[in-house]
Amino acid sequence: MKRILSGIKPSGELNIGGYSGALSQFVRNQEQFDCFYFIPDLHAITVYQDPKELRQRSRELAALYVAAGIDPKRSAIFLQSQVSAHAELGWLMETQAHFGELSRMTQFKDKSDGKDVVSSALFTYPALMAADILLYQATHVPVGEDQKQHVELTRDLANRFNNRYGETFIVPEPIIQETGARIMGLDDPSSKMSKSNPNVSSYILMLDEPAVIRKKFSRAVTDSDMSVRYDWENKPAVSNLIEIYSVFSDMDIPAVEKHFEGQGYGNFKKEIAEVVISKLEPIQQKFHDIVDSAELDAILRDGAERAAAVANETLTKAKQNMGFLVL
Ligand code: ATP
Ligand code: LTN
Repeated sequence: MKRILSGIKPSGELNIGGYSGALSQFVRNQEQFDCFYFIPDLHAITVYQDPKELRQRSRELAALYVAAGIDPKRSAIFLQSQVSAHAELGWLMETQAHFGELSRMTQFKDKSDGKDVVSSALFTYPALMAADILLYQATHVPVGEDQKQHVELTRDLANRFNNRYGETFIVPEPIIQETGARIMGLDDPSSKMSKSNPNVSSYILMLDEPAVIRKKFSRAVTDSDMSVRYDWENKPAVSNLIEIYSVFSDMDIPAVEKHFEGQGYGNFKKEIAEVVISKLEPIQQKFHDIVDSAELDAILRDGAERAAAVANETLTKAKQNMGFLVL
């Protein structure tokens, strides 16, 4: 059976980059995989989170998972902190990860750059991420481009563990889609669309109102060439907008180019806003219906129960193979 484990941190409001690279894939993959979708709240606290906000964002993200189309009957939806096996296997995996390989992680380098103090958990974070994936014996991990390095490290750690202690974990593969795996900021096509950017016009949030979405796209940078052509090297800003259009319209890139042939950027920007709005509106509506409901608590409780059953089994096997007494 092919199985998926993936998740999105509740460290800020979700933008359309995370939807494109991760959440939309989560929904699509339910057809062919047995899926576990979690909220990595233990990962979020590698940088300080206000407790009230963490609670609220975790809820909101879970509601967005459901609103975007993850079916809780089919896929388990749960909070990482509710399944204690994550923290426990995370520690065991830290003993397998080398200081040198953790030092090479670009996410760590980016997030620690220029900071006076960073938590030690920000550094060891990839060992916990490996534990997340390996606990479920996941065969596949759908992620955006920036997480590829972490999944590769997970593969190395799984192989290392299996070689030392005997076959314990399935070695997972990343799934990175061809289009929309790295959506860039609307203000600067050389940096990833990210909620940590202080310029709010650089990203579109999943919960942005239509008027805000229209305004942000109208301000998006383009170039002086005036043709809607996909060419990352010479036209990165326009290529980024074409990718966004493609993800939200389900049209492939050549079809998008053809659709806008001979047209300037004015109409392109207007249409892209409408395509994004029409995908987000029903998601936003469903989100508001369930975010404060008891149904959402029930979904998360049920998801955690289903997840723990699988995770605890793997944890016991790993502990046994490492030489812990299992009584
Ligand atoms: P931050 O933006 O604060 O650095 P993040 O967005 O990378 O955080 P998550 O919110 O946990 O962290 O990302 C969840 C998933 O969304 C990951 O698989 C990540 O690769 C993907 N993702 C995030 N941003 C983008 C983007 N701009 N384009 C495509 N995929 C993205
Ligand atoms: N590291 C990821 C979030 C994350 C994750 C995972 C993704 C934590 N554990 C397991 C896939 C599988 C991020 O920063 N976006």
